Amino acid sequence: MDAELTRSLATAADLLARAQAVAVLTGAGVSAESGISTFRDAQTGLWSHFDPQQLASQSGFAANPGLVWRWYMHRLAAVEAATPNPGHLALAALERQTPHFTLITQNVDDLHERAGSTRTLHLHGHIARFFCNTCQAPYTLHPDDRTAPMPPECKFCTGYIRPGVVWFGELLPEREMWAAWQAADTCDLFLVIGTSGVVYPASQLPVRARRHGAPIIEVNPEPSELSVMADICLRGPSGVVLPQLLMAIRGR
Ligand code: BV8
Ligand code: ZN
Repeated sequence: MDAELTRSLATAADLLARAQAVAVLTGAGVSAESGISTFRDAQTGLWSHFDPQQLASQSGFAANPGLVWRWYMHRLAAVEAATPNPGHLALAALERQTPHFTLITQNVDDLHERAGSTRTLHLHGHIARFFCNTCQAPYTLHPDDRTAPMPPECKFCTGYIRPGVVWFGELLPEREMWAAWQAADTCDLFLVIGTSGVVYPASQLPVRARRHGAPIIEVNPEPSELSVMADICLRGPSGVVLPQLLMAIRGR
């Protein structure tokens, strides 16, 4: 491991070992090593010529409900086939050893929960939940829905069923937002892991933490929109860096 990363890990481990209240924001990068492609990576294969921001929107769903439905069924299958990676597991271990620990995720997969994280705030919803786009009635996915060319129709109205995720242009869930803002405003350390920091308002959370003086640690192999405000940048994949961070804390 390069000397710079070793030094940064030791400093980050010091901050984490002393922190009483840690807030974490994760993005698609934390699931990349579980084989789930990130939102901004070129979409793989048959989806490569579609813009995810268009597909993940009311206008995209209205324009082509079948295409959007098949995109989500494709992504849902990838999530169900994936397993948590060492980065997810390290975050669950960190939660167990930190007095106050809030994990805020932009991801719609359940890999944090499957890794053992217990208090995860999903700002952008859950890909494995479904409801009617017109009357909001909850819906349980049926096996044949997974290969259907069109979304199922609601049995209470004529609406289409959609995934329980927050689309672009939609408001974030109030309870999760409030709890996330609260965690950012009261933490004494903020971690930003695997996110490009492009999507609003999630990207404002580290800004709020910084505003009251909480140090910010970024874990990302690449620079992001949030790197400029990070006190420590751990440039590596979260599945490698987070277990190293955990070992550095234990080795202190
Ligand atoms: C809202 C669910 C208000 C769906 C998602 C102009 C300027 C600013 C803002 C806007 C604007 N125009 C519109 C907006 C608002 C818009 C927005 O932010 N747009 C962006 C694109 C500019 N936001 C909204 O619409 C939000 N709602 O603002 O409502 C409102 C007000 C009035 C009336 C109505 C509404 C709603 C946003 C939620 C959108 N839904 N997901 C689905 O998943 O299908 S967002 C989607 O992008 C995913 O959740 C994803 O997580 C998220 C963010 O991307 P990242 O997670 O960061 O992933 P990304 O691919 O970008 O980056 C991956 C990173 O990982 C990279 O940095 C990479 O280097 C790193 N990485 C790679 N491998 C690894 C790694 N890191 C660590 N380890 C590795 N191994
Ligand atoms: Zn309905």
